[in-house]
Amino acid sequence: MSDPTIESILQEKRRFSPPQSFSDQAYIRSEREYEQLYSKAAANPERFWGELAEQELHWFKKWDKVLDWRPPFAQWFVGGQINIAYNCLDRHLTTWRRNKAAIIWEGEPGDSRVLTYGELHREVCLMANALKELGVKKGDRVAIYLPMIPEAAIAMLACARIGAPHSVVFGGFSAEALRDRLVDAQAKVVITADGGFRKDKTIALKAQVDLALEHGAPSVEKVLVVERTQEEMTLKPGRDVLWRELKTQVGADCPAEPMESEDLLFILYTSGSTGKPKGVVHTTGGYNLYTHITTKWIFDLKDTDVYWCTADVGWITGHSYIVYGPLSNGATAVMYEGVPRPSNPGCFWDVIEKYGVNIFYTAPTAIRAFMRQGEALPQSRDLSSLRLLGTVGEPINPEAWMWYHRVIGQEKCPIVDTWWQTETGGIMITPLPGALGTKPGSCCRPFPGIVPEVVDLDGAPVTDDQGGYLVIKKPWPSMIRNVYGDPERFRRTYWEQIPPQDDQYVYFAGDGARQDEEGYFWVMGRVDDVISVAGHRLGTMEIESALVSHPLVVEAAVVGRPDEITGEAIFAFVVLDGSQSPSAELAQTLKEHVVQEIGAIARPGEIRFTDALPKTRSGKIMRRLLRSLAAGQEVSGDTSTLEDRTVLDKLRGGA
Ligand code: 7RM
Repeated sequence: MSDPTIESILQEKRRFSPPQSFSDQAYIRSEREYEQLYSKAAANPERFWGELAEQELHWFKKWDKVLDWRPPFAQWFVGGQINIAYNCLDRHLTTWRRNKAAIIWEGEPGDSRVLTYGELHREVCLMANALKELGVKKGDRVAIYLPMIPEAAIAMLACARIGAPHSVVFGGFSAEALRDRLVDAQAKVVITADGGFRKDKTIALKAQVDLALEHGAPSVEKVLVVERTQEEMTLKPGRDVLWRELKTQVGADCPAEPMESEDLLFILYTSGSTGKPKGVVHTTGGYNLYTHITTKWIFDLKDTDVYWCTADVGWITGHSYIVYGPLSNGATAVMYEGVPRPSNPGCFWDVIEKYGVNIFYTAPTAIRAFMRQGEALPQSRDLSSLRLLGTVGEPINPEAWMWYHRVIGQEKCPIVDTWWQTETGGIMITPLPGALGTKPGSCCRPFPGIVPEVVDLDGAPVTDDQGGYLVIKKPWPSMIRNVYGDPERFRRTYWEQIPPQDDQYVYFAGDGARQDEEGYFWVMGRVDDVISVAGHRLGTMEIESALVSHPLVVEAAVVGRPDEITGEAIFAFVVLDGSQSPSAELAQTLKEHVVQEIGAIARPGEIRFTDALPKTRSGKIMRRLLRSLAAGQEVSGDTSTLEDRTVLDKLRGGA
């Protein structure tokens, strides 16, 4: 990846310093403080993490050893005993936070609920006792297949409380995807709901569970059903139990189980590029510490803040930054059941106004969708409570960053562009908002204790500003411990594609990146999203970014299409802003625009206009599907993660 074209990516020179008033009140107030922390962690990582673990968390028993690293297997806080639900709930109950709002929940139809720490604790204890009643013991896996209702967080915490690892399966997954995950984890109980609200309709969940179990998931003994939509469902006697009923039959006293630091906390499935989904394994102590401290420092989270992360709990972002990180800090977190939809395109701004949200964390795909709707909507709402913005999930193109900064942040909110993965458990590369200046499109610098590097295929570091592969060189507390039931796949996928350097194993993230002369990282996307045109390697992201920098373009996805002459040709799917309709002239203009921005080598061979792009529920463009479409092939393989199936039909029809 040393072709000159790739170095042209994002020649973004703008830089934004944190407002002084923000820095003055922040946990980490200056670049100097950041550098001191970073050096301290680098000089003695075990001491750094050990001190934080002692200061920030409650332990039933202190660890004997901070880190036991037998590459690629790590153990953190070995011998320590801890319970993450205790850290998220019980320890706040002896303070004034007992009556503080823990979760402010807004339902899609407009209903709402507020749970204080005291109330949340009670609900969690009830559900924990209900699980015990259903035969769940420490170590048994519980699947959670729920919509975005407080019971999703309650169920996770209830499992954690009794030491039953959870596997949250996103509510949009089909029966078949659910069954695969139940089988892989050998789940004993499923917690689900009758249905959930999504885009003004209800989707049946219990019926999907029934189907999944019919098709065979013999490990499942009981199904606990939460009522949300009141839609019809059938309950199988002896197997299915209503939460509303069981809740009245159990007590509210349930002490948190002391867990070994390395006990399994949860499995979260993430789709691999091929084959069946991987069960990413996270354990207790290190995950608790890392999500706690990153939430605190990166979101600069204070007791007075109202914090909102728009992710779904079925995604790692929901685990780490709706549930565990914020609650461990005693924060007030908003949880929203809805998504922006035609009937309510401004719903996010309504929620911010209604609850006075101070910290707002969302995905670039959402920001680009808002850009398309124009500024009038957010400007008609009071967003003045906002003091910090965040993004996650994809590289954010500078245009979207600037729009977010100007229209939503009203030029006063720092933006934290946070790079991380399901496998990393927590945010790895990010601005610390009071300390570091930001550059639109860059996820900035590593969190203290994190040692990323950009290397070539042999594992050798590339020089400043060259593209390469992103690796992490040192273990960190919330790192993936294994692929559930498949240590060989774990080794192969993450630790062997880039060979160890001087016997040091490095974690390979699967992303391409470059680091500029100031040490800022620019993540270019998955390395499998690279196109090779006549031997020149081009990141799809840079071409997309060039397209989106044209005023009429809101979103673009670029893929390679097999080409007899050049190997691959560039095929661009483009979403327009709505002010102009597609035309051959416009396609021509956009091709020229890319040439202007990057060079002739990046000229798209074909542009197809479309209303929408196929995305996963977490907002990632499914390029694999677009590659098939561009090549004129049938779309094959797993489409279970697709957010909106109709998009694919429209694209096939050549919209
Ligand atoms: C949290 C999450 C991980 C992949 C990762 C990247 C991409 C995420 C950013 C980003 C550029 C970012 N977990 N990614 N955040 N790329 N800048 N700030 O998304 O497991 O679902 O996905 O997402 O490619 O490898 S995930």
